Amino acid sequence: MKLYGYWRSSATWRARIVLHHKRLAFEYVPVHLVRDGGEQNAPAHLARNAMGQVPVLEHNGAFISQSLAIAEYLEELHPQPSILPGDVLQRARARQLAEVVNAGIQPLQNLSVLNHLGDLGEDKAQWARHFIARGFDALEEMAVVCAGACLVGDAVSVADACLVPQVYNARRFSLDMARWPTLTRVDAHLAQLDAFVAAHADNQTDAG
Ligand SMILES: N[C@@H](CCC(=O)N[C@@H](CS)C(=O)NCC(=O)O)C(=O)O
Repeated sequence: MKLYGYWRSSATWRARIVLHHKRLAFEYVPVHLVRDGGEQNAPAHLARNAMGQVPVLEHNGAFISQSLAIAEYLEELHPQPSILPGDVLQRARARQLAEVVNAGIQPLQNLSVLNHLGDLGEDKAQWARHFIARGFDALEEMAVVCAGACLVGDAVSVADACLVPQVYNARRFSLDMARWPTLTRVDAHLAQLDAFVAAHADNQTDAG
């Protein structure tokens, strides 16, 4: 199994968390998102993912993109330890919280969006802070009712895989996490877990 990604890519980070949580062996192949106009835009990578994004999982000759599709693929191939709660409502909650990040926050502050905003003369950082804060306000309110040690109960789920990289991004954009106490508490708990340490951006071969 190969994971094409970038150390600070939040979507790649999610896939790394799931791979490490399930203790699956994989080769990490860096795709530099900035160098030479972005290696994600080179023909070699576009052949893996026509969207020109990371992550991409290569398995048995197939290329799979979209971190949540990768997470569900790994879950179906290797159901234990699971990244989805056993209870059907809690399972929906885990997917709901994951999608708040995946669809409601991350796309609005993705590299290509911020670069385009910069080209238009907009304040990229202010834009990113606005949409991360807006999404985290909602995520905090949702998490208050279902969080335990993790975002949904006490077991790691796909929602946690989405939370941690997004909190890292929020801090990069100088947002004060004190505004979201549940998210901050859960993030601190997850930060100590082996899978999350191994998956952390700063611990990747291409970090720098
Ligand atoms: N929904 C996608 C998002 C993928 C995505 O936005 N990847 C970013 C890095 S986090 C990327 O490759 N950006 C490159 C670019 O914007 O040029 C997923 O979950 O995989």
